[in-house]
Amino acid sequence: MSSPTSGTGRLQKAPENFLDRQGVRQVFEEARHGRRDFIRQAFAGAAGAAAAVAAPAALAQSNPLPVEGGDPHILNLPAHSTGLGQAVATDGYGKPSKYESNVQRRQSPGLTQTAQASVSFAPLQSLFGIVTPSGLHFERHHQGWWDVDPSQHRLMVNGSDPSLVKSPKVFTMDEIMRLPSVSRFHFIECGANSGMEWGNVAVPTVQYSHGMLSCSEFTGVPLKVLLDLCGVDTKRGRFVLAEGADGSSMTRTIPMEMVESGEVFVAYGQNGEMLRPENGYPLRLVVPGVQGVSWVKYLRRIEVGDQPYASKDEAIHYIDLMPGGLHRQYSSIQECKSVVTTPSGGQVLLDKGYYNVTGLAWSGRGKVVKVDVSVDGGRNWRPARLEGPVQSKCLTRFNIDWSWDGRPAVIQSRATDETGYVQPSYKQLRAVRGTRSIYHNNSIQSWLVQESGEVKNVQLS
Ligand SMILES: Nc1nc2c(c(=O)[nH]1)N[C@H]1C(S)=C(S)[C@@H](COP(=O)(O)O)O[C@H]1N2
Ligand SMILES: [Mo]
Repeated sequence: MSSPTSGTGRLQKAPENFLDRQGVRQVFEEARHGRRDFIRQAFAGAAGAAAAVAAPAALAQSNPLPVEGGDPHILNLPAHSTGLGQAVATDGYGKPSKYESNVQRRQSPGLTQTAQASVSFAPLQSLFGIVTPSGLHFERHHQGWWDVDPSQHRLMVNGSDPSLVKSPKVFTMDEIMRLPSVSRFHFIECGANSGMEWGNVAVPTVQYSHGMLSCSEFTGVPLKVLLDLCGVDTKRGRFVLAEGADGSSMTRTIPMEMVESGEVFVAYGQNGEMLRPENGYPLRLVVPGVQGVSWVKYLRRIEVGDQPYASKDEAIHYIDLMPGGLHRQYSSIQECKSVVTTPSGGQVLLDKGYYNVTGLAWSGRGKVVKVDVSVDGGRNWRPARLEGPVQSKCLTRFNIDWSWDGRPAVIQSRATDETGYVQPSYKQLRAVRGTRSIYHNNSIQSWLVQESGEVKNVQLS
């Protein structure tokens, strides 16, 4: 562990690819035969191997030792300091540096049978601040994505019973975009985020354990404005059904209180430009604090009704299996949660000394008020610095100083929201929810920093 720069603390990035082409093919093959355990083993094996072989090379590359006679990179002028750079508008729409090409949203090998009904995970370990670059936003499609022509797209507002909506309307995108708009930062988290970890550790990195999470500035029109234009009877119409235009026929019930609060809006904007096709272009529903499935993409219809709809995506899917064998339904709020993104699984600490421990915290019930960080598996906690502005139902970035003494350490974060709710440990969560659920796992995450510096996903009993 010792080197001339001992005490500075250096980090090797997590390998983004755990399996080569052949490995991925094998995992898919095994999954087809229902062998899920194999995926876990392949992940674990590949992560270990990648760390072992990559360490020395990365050390030399990312942090060169001082060269005798001085560092050539500062002494000799490179071509870019002496020559002419590239012209403006070489690229009409700019791209990230070619040196960042490893930062990608990725599929978990073998998780799903078809790539159209699947998920890609955002690379949380590589992101700063709270905004997810639109091209790295996680994706969850039930039947593939489309690039829908906005001139052909329509949104209809009607009632389950004609008496509930005085003047049902069909809106064009132009009509919607003329209306008074709001712009707000919100997180979206799939209810199944961290779902693979309910029983035990399943995936090696934070990309796969927490990457069904993204945060954007969304722009659009409060749904309340549209309902008012249609003359909705909100005394009797206490629910709306949101429906998407893709083949999956996504439908979700939204309680009218949420719409009346002004928080729910139909969005066309994402991070200053139009929504990306993968995220529902040209129109999606934004339901702050609620699990991703209710954020219906390619939104084409809002129906006002007098009772919850119990559609397939709320009666069969997105329900929580409780220890007694009963299913819990309509548990749609994403409770307070946090995760350390550095150091996190798959990364390697190359030296003792200073590290900036950083991560994300969020709550579907409002603002995060506190994040505590432990480096000894939960015996002692210190409050982290929350980076402002702290916004409601939005990601909050936290940072805290840490000096690693080279001994094994278990790093955890625990968030508290403005309702006073404290993020639970696995022990606390399982005492209430059991181990056989898929959705709404908001447990404290543990990362074990081993003596070798390799960081591993672990669960403390
Ligand atoms: N029309 C439509 N809307 C949809 C879905 C879908 O498959 N079709 N998936 C839902 C689910 S389960 C989630 S988690 C979010 C994901 O949004 P994203 O792909 O923009 O990340 O969209 C929701 N809205
Ligand atoms: Mo989801």
